[in-house]
Amino acid sequence: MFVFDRDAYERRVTWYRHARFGMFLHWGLYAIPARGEWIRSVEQMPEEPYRRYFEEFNPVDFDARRWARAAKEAGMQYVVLTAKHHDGFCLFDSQYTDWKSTNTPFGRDIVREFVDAVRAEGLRVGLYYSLLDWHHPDYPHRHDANHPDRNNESVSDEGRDFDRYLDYMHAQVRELCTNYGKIDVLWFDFSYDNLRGEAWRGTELMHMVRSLQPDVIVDNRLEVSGEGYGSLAAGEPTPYHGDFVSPEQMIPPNGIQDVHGNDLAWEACVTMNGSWGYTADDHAFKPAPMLIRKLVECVSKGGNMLLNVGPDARGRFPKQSVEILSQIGAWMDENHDSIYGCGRSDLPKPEYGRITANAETKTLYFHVYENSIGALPLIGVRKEQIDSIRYLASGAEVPISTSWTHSDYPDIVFADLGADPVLPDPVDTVLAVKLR
Ligand code: H79
Repeated sequence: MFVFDRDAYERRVTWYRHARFGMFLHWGLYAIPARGEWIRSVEQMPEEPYRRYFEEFNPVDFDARRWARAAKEAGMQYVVLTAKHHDGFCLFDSQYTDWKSTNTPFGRDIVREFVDAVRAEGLRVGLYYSLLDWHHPDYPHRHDANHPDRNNESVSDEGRDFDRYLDYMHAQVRELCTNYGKIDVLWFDFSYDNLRGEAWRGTELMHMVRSLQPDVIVDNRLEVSGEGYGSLAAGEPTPYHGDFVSPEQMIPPNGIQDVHGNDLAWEACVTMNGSWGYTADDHAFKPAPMLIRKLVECVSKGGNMLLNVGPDARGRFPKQSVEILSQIGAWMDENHDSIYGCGRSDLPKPEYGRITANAETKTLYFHVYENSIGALPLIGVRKEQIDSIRYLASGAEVPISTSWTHSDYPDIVFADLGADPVLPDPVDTVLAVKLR
């Protein structure tokens, strides 16, 4: 019988909750056609024309250390790389397939270089592994809405042995958990229809994962797709419940709690433009200020943000991504204390921004997006609780307003922001309110 060990769970996710900000990397053969990682499915592209990208794959500018440095400089604390995406192509030297980077002209074990580089920067290592596999001959497709061959009458499911696929999938996860040192995050993607939980032989899989990587944390997608909170939230954890909930391209309105009201670890994965894999004509990048505020939103709701980059076919980050990362990094340089180790506060969300809280240092961080009246109501904080108020970026003292000891609001403390309607940082000016 499976017994959920809450203490072990809390211990496993401690670093992860503290880290709050990570980088997602979607990279593979699909960077060459540059129309996204779902290209085989969306364009109903058979294996044979796709194989051309395998024969051509040679990202001469790939430099894992450069990627890791970019993540570090943006203030990210962990990096998750697609070791295998839905196309089945492996960025690692698996002994169970020929469909891998070491067999392309490039000839290198990308996962190996990745884990070494990420660790060298002092960051945590995550590996994404697709449960779907459009390459494996035993992965079902005829009746699978996601499969590129779904409408191809010339290809049948006859002779396909799903259990053989599962042997393969388990063996590859074993390789990832054995050959690359300590793995901090395993990111499975994803369950749908009947393919969930025990259909993946989830209990056996997680038993193996935990025996090889006792401290690794795992997403909840052995049970769900990007939608759905899973069995841990439902209060009936299965052996494959996962350690964090993984909402995709959305930030949950109220964070994520289980049925008993306990906060769960969660992570919103978010693209910079509209695509995961490099997409040449997708120029719809979210501005860096918007992404900074999304990160703050996640933390204010007790969650993480995993921000995606899709490197191109030469192995370089898109220019726009580099620019966005450096702008986020500049903000994080000054304001990371309001992110790392922080989570939700008990205070209501203020109209002018958001609040993150560090329970250990008893500090509230008011993220201020606008200065409408020159004085900031610190609603919910009593004057006698306040030890100090400082601009986080400069350390400068923020006085308590005397002109706003307003008789209409006797219980509200107002911080004096001065008359300038433009705050020191128009993206997000952070006030650190240290409590006694
Ligand atoms: O790896 C990334 C995606 O490839 C994968 N999960 C993230 C982390 C994923 N995205 N969406 N889905 C899985 C669910 C399927 C969405 C689909 Fe579609 C809608 C498949 C076909 C229609 C999105 C839109 C992908 C192609 C078109």
